[in-house]
Amino acid sequence: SGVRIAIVGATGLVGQTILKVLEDRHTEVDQLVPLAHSGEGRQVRFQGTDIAVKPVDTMDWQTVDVAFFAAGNPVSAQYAPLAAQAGVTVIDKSSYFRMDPKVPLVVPEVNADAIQDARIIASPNCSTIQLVVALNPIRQQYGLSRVIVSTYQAVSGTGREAMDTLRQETAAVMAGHPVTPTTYPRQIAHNVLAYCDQFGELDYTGEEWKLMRETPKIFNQPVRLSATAVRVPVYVGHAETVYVETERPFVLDEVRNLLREAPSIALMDNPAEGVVPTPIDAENQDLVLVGRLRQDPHQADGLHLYVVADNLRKGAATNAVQIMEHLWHRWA
Ligand code: 11C
Repeated sequence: SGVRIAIVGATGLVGQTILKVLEDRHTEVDQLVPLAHSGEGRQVRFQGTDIAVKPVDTMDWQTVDVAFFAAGNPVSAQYAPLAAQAGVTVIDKSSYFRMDPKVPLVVPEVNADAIQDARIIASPNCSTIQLVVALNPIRQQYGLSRVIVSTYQAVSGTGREAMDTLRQETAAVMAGHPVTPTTYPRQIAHNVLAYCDQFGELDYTGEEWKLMRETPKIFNQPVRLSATAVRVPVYVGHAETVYVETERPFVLDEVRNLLREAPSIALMDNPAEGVVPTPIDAENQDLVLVGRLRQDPHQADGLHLYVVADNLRKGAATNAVQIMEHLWHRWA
């Protein structure tokens, strides 16, 4: 028989993507309970059936095995512990529990073993997930002595409202009308913003700290990583330029082979043929696309790469569903 699932935040961008990923992966689902902070009158469609969305505060947690939380930090903080106490395995997409030492932070390709018998499992930030999937084979083979990453993040990372903002601002620009910023502090259409989040400690943004703090937790080792996170006028798909200094020498073709064989990676690295990953290539895919592999001309142990993934799928929904699949195999 199949799994009984609740999705908190089922009408949101990530919740909707979880439904799509479950359908695409033909997950055997016995029961699906869509939940929202206020569920009044809304429905979601799953495997051809419309299902009414219920308010999360009315949920009888005993009726499901797994709950995905994708409704933001306050909802996770309030309801995830209740679900866990009722015996539900919570897979949390919010950032609320990520750095809690008792809560594993999991990207199944890297550290599925960290799950052990945890009742609340955190799924990392979207830009962290694609980064660690690409870095892990390099880390295992050569070690990481330094990592510098710059991101080019799509507006869907902010939510549905930001996608509407990009559409509206683009229409305004094309019509020659002035743009009044709404979602972001500045116009995002036809522009690039060198921050994805609020500024914090040392003038790094929250998004940058997520990359810098989550990566060592997932790898279970210190990583000398610095990040710059940039918002670009793309709807779906985060891109990252990554510079790695390895502890042991590498040969570029060997790195290519490693990445080719690594789980969840598609190597798209053929500049001569114009093969370079783009967010459009990544959209609706569960793979992390890697290209632009180069050895640094000044630093023999310096490796450059470009990493692109669908931030709503591998960056959010797919990673969460893979965590569930991992547990399901264990339970079966
Ligand atoms: C963005 N990474 O693109 C963010 C969105 O901690 O899960 C996801 C925030 C998070 O703006």
